[in-house]
Amino acid sequence: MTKAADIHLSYADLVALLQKIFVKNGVSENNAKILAENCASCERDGSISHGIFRMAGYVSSLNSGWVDGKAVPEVEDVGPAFVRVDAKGGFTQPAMLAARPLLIEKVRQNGVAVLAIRRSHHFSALWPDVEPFADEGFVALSVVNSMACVVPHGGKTAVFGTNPVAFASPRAGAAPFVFDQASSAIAHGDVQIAARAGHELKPGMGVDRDGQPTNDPKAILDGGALLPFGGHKGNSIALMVEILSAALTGGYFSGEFDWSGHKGAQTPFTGQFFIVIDPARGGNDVFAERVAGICDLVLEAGQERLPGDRRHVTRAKAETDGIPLSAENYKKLKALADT
Ligand code: NDP
Ligand code: PYC
Repeated sequence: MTKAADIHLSYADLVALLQKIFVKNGVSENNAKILAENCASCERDGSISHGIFRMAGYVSSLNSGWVDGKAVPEVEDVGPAFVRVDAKGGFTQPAMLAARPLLIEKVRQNGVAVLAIRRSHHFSALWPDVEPFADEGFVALSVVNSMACVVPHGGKTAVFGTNPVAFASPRAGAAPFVFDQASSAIAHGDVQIAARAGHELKPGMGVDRDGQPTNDPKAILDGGALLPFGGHKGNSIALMVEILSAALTGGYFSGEFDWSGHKGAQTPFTGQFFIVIDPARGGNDVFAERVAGICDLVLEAGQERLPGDRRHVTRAKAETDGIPLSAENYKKLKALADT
């Protein structure tokens, strides 16, 4: 049973609290606002594995000197439909926002454009990166690689990150259709949450340090590894994410960066890739209606809900009641902000 929340904060108050923590720990005001809004949005929508749960990890990484919270990304215009960004060892979200105006200009000009971010840290959910494009009428897909903790299908050594893929599309009469999913059987954040809570995982999520299947999250975290979702099929998606996020952008593969000299480092130093499309170029002026139509068909066929529905229900409740926090978590955030 979920414990009732002790405290409810408005989105603005949570952003202000998180921004203060980021600034205290060496992040520039501009980057701190972006990261705080991102993290508060995750908490508001119930993306718990990437909400305030991550704040201690952000702080730890910043204090280890592994990530540069003050990095100023360098945006390069490298082709009619290609934007590249060197995040300079900072977080990807400010890099993406710095490149966004040029990217949108190119999408409007060409119907499609890509964004390749390198030398960047991503420690959050991916849906906040794509959903705003769909809110503006574009179709967007993004991938990011992380830290090697997933063994290839049938393999023994972790090569892939948990490598999520997020997709967003406008939908007539409703919020954009958005899905955001790891290519591992479970996100690393959820393994950490299960380990803390003392819960077992479902079978098929990971292996222990000897490569034996285990449902024990602690055994996975202690030298074990995760599995790709769906066997060889999820494996290929994880591999594609490495290719797009690292090989194509000039970033590191998930197993390539060395953070051993930065005790406490937790944020993966990799790359991120986006494709953004103007659906009007499809010559179909009822695109958003068609998307709504296929979504309706799926529900009529018996699927209980669509991806994103849970987030929107949680968001609506948070907008009415405030974002629920336990007293313990609120105290931890206050301590990070005040010390
Ligand atoms: P989930 O398996 O919880 O959800 C994946 C997607 O499926 C979501 O869009 C979700 O929608 C949808 N969904 C879940 N259950 C159902 C259902 N019963 N019917 C229809 N749709 C459903 O996500 P993951 O555990 O794979 O990933 C969790 C988060 O971790 C993601 O936000 C991801 O970006 C993040 N992550 C980040 C990484 C990084 O490197 N930064 C690495 C790996 C993961 P809904 O949200 O509405 O439930
Ligand atoms: O939950 O797998 C995860 C993850 C990796 C990096 C950030 N989140």
